[in-house]
Amino acid sequence: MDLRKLEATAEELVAPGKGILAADESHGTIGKRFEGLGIDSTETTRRDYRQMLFSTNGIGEHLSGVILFDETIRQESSGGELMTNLLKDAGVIPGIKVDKSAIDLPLSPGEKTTQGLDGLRERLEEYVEMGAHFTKWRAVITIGDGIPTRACVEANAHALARYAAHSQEAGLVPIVEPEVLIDGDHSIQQCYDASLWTLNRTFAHLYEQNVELSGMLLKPNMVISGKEAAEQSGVEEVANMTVECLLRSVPAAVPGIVFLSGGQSDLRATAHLNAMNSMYDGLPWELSFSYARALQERPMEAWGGDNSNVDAAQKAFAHRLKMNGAARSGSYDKGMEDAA
Ligand code: 5MM
Repeated sequence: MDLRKLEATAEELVAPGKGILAADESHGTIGKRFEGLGIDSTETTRRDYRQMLFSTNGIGEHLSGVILFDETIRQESSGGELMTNLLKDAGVIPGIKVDKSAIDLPLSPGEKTTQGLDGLRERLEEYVEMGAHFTKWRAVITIGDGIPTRACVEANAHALARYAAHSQEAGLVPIVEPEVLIDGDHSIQQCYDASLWTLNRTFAHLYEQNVELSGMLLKPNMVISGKEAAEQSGVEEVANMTVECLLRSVPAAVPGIVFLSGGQSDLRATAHLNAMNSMYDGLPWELSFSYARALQERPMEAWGGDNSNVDAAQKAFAHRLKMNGAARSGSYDKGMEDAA
C-alpha cells in the first residue's frame, strides 16, 4: 500500500473551496428521483442527466471529486467520450460507490446492513483499471423505538472497516459513510447519541482492521433533529452539536470530513456547513461536502428530462457548487443566493 499516494488523494479531495458530488445513485434511487419529476429512467436519460452535470463549465473550481455508480464509470457520453474523461478534463477526480446497497438486518426489525464485501477485491482491481482514485461505502443506522441496537451498530461498523481495508489495499481512498438517518420524529439529542455511538464503534473497527486514518475520509450525517420532530433544530445548534460529536469520536489523523446532506433542503445543507466553518477555528480535519440531493435537486428539476434545458440546469448546478464552495471557508451568506 502506497500511503503517501492515498494521503495525497485524500488531501486533494478536501482542497480549500472544493467538495465532492455524490452522483452514485443506484437505479432504484435515481428512478425514484426522476419519477418525482415525471422523467423516465433509462440508460440514456441517466447518461444525459449525468453528462449535463459533468460537462458544466468550470466545475473544477468547486468540485474536487465525483462519486460514480457502476453504470456511469463504464459509460460513454453522447459524443463517444468516456464519462470519466469528462471529469478528468475538468480537473475532477473520479471515484466509485462499491457497496451493493443496504438490506434488512436479519432478526433486527427496522434495521439495515450493507452488502458487497464478497468479490470486492476483484471489483476494486477493475475500478482501478477504469481510472477510479477513491471509493465509497454507505451504512444506514435508523433511530426508532429501541433502535439502533448493538447488533446493527457493530455489524455496520465492522463492514465499513472491512471495506476500507480492501480499498486501501487496492490503492483507493475509502470514503467511510455511516449515515444516521434523518427519518423519524427523534430529537437532536437522540441523533447526537446515535451518531456518537456509531462513529466511536466505526473508528474502533477501522483500527482493528489496520486502516490508515490519514488515507481515508469520513462521510457522516450532520447531527440534526428528525424530519418529523415537533421541535426543529436551528442552524447554530446543528453546527455546535455536529462539531462537538465529531470532536469526541473522529481522530485528528483523518484529513477530512465530507458531510452527506441526508434529505435536508439544499439551502440548509449549505448554511449548516457554513456555520461549522465560520464558528470553529483550528479543527483537526477539513469540513467539506459530499452531497447528492443538496447539489442535484435544482439542476435535476431545471433539466426535467429535456436536453433543451441543459443551459438552465448547468447554471443551477454551478450556482449550488459556488454556494457550497463558499461554505467551505465560512464565507457564505444567504444574500449570495439572490445574486445569482
Ligand atoms: C445518503 O446518500 C448519499 C449522500 O446523498 P445525500 O446528500 O442526498 O444524502 C449518497 O451518496 C448515496 O449513497 C447515493 O445517493 C446512493 O444511494 P443508493 O441508496 O442508491 O445506494
